Amino acid sequence: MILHLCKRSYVIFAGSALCLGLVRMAATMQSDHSFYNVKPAEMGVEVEGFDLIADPPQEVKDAIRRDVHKYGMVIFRNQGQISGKRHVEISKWFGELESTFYKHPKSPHPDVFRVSNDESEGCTGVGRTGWHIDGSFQPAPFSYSLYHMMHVPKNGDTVFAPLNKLINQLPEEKLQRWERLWMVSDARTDRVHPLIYSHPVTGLKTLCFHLGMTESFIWDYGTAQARETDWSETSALLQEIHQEFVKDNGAIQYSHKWQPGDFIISDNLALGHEASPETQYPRSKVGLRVLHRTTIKGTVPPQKNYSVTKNHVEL
Ligand SMILES: O=C(O)CCC(=O)C(=O)O
Ligand SMILES: [Fe+2]
Repeated sequence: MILHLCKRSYVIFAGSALCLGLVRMAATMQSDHSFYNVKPAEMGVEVEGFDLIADPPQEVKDAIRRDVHKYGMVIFRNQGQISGKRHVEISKWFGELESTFYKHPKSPHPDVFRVSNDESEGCTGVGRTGWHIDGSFQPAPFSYSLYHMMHVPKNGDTVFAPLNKLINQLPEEKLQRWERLWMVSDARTDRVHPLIYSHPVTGLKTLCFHLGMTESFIWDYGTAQARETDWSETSALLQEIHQEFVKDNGAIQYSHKWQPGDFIISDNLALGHEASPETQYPRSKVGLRVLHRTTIKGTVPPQKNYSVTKNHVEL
């Protein structure tokens, strides 16, 4: 009887191992190239056994860029500690750097934003004012963000959410209202961007937003009915957007638990993000956290490549 049970469970185990094997094979085969294997992560894909220090040929760089757009983010594991100079060189594969941040004295390079939980080591409080994309105050928000964790604390995740999915989940009435909203950034008040627009590469609808850096919204911008919101309406709208990120217990979120050597290249226009509260925990409690980040200049100002009429939106 025992033997029989064991045999049965072996068969089941062997069967599921085979299935798992197939799933894994299918997962590594979905890539359109064979420069490296991609393994589906909770969000985006993970790449192991690829060395970012060695300079790959242009076709590999192009494949990485395609994967970043296809999956939202590519997580390169086990990269050790990449120098500021190399981080900048890798960043240049994706375009021109745009560095609008405060230059911390410990930053290894003028184009590397150094973020920390210890103000003597890097800038603190970064990414804690609400869900956002980077660079919404620019004429075109940053196209890519490249993150490298230099010192991994016990806690201190970065949390991401796919913006096209969030838009697709909106109830029709809310979608129609958001289509009429333009955001006015608080950093440069003349900067007005459509809240929902077409991603310049994938064409998918995405959001231009920063819940902690918005001066106001303008309804129906560019039409005779245009109207700017006062602060109470602005905060109600910011709260409404925030709600979409946290509803259903934050089901849309992916909380990235940093491992030493992680290097993430993200499609900044496709993903919203926020630093978790734990990123600010003191060094004495969770250890030193040091994150290096570069950002790539956006090339296309947000625009809707589809028509919006009062009761009808077409792609
Ligand atoms: O510290 C983090 O996890 C992310 C901070 C952030 O928002 C950023 O670097 O753009
Ligand atoms: Fe950010």
